[in-house]
This record gives sequence, C-alpha cells and structure tokens, in this order.
Amino acid sequence: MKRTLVIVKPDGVERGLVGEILSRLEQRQLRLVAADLRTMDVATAKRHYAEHEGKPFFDRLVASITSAPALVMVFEGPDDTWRVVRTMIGATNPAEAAPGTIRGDLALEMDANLIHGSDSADAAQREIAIFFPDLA
Ligand code: IDP
Ligand code: MG
Repeated sequence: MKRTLVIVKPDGVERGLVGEILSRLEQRQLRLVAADLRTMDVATAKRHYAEHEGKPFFDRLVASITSAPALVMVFEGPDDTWRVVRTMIGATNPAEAAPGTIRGDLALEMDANLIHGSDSADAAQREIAIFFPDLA
C-alpha cells in the first residue's frame, strides 16, 4: 500500500499549522495526491473512528473532529507509506512524542494532537475509501 490517509485535525487548522505539517510531509518526498478542507459530519467521523466506539474518549473525539474544518489528505510514497507517516507523526500522547516528530515538536495534549495518520495498510485502504471514494 503506497498511499495513506492524513488528517490535519481542527486544532491544527485553527492553529495555522497546515503549512508546517504539509511542508514536513512534502520535504520528506511524500506526494500529495488529494486534499479537501471539510467540516466532517458525525456519521463520517464515527465511521472513520469505528475502532474506538465505546471507549471513554470516543464522544469527545467525535465532537472534536467534527467541530470545525479539518484538512483531509492522501499522501503517496514507497510501500507502507502509512508507516513512514506514523513515524513522522509520533506518539498519540504528544507529551510522550519524540522531538523531531510532528506531535513531539508542535503539540502537548492528547485532545489536541493535531494530526491523524492511518495505522496499517488495511486502515489506509479503508480510510481512503471513506473520504475519497473515487481513489479507492
Ligand atoms: P492515533 O491518532 O495516534 O492513531 P488512536 O489510538 O487511534 O491514536 O486514537 C485516536 C485519537 O483519539 C487520538 O489521536 C486522540 O486524539 C484520541 N485519544 C486516544 N486515546 C485517548 C485517550 O486515552 N484519551 C483521550 N483521547 C484519546
Ligand atoms: Mg489511530
């Protein structure tokens, strides 16, 4: 799987970090193949985060990702591009994310960790199909 889904979440868009995040991914030589600034509806957010349904943070997560525009993108690179992007994003909890990663350099809180990246080849395929059915 050479493609992966990346979302600059509403907190990243609000903070004006779209340029910084895009720039890091592009400088890594990942290629932007689709992008859409959209306010996600609740049904789409629940579908996207289906694996987390029932967890204590689920409702807050859905509320947050649907609260304002997010930049939904597809990036393309070598095999397992999802893994390259995940490494660049850093740990889910920004307080524990390594320096040099997007979260480790730009975020501090779990509820405002800026960015989503698919966490497997299957997830990449599934998530791209949700947001960009024409690419699937
Ligand atoms: P990921 O974004 O690094 O893939 P996931 O475990 O898939 O992390 O969780 C999705 C999102 O849900 C996280 O990015 C974060 O915003 C939120 N989240 C995950 N775990 C927690 C938690 O324990 N408390 C609060 N929010 C969480
Ligand atoms: Mg995840």
